Amino acid sequence: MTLSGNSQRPAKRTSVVVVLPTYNEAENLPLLLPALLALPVSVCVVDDNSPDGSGAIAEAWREKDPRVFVLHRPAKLGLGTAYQAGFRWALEQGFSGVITMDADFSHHPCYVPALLKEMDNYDLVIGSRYVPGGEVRYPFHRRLLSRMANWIAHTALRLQPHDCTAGFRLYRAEVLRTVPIDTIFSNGYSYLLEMVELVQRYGFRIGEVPIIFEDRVRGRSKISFVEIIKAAYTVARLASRRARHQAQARPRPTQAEQ
Ligand SMILES: Nc1nc2c(ncn2[C@@H]2O[C@H](COP(=O)(O)OP(=O)(O)OP(=O)(O)O)[C@@H](O)[C@H]2O)c(=O)[nH]1
Ligand SMILES: [Mg+2]
Repeated sequence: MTLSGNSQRPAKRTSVVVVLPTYNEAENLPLLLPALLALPVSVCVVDDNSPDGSGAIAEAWREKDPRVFVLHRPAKLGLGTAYQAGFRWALEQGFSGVITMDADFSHHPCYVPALLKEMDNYDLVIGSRYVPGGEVRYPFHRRLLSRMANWIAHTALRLQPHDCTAGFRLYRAEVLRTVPIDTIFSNGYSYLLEMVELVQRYGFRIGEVPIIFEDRVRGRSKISFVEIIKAAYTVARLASRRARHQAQARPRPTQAEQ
């Protein structure tokens, strides 16, 4: 992985950085970057050698704006490891908060101020489709899938947030320093579920702000059937780990009780 952007610069321009994973987002980046840079945040694009030249577009922005950074990875390595690389980098740079969002305007930058506003109240703030005021503008089958994933997260994993699969989030740096992010096994969309499970297990405060989630207008979706199967597997694996922890925590019967 190569890094562009921080060698000759002061490490910290703002206290919060947006980690923006990109794979073939050349149509969106030229619109999204200026929208984000109008806000009090830095941006770290994590590009996986996108064939459409997204990495070069990010580079051009980096050259003209000191709040833009770019991590270049050699090939498509998945959304989860892109977050992971961005988190590690942001912690090294001393940012106090990290926002993650998709680069296709499904997560609109207009909600970033609402996330920032809650940073003093919560350790993880989720841009949520499923709290009052939130909404999903997705085709029916995708809405159903997302609702099912959240239903399973609530019933099998006992996760508390209304929207456990949203990728629009603000993490306080302390969360990323404390929870063992390097142990997260899943990649892609399953990563988001596993992260919520860890943050909740470590007792951090989780808050949600409503967002309206729009389907992508430009560029192509990368979610595949394989990702959906992997997410189902992650839920099963986390549920079995939860059951094991609960069994271990249960007090053993005394001899008198036996
Ligand atoms: N660096 C990197 N970014 C990725 C990878 N896969 C997806 N992304 C980015 O992650 C974000 C979410 O991907 P999308 O294709 O929009 O997936 P999605 O939002 O679930 O699917 P749609 O709703 O159909 O758009 C986008 O910014 C993608 O460019 C990857 O392997 N590496
Ligand atoms: Mg998307």
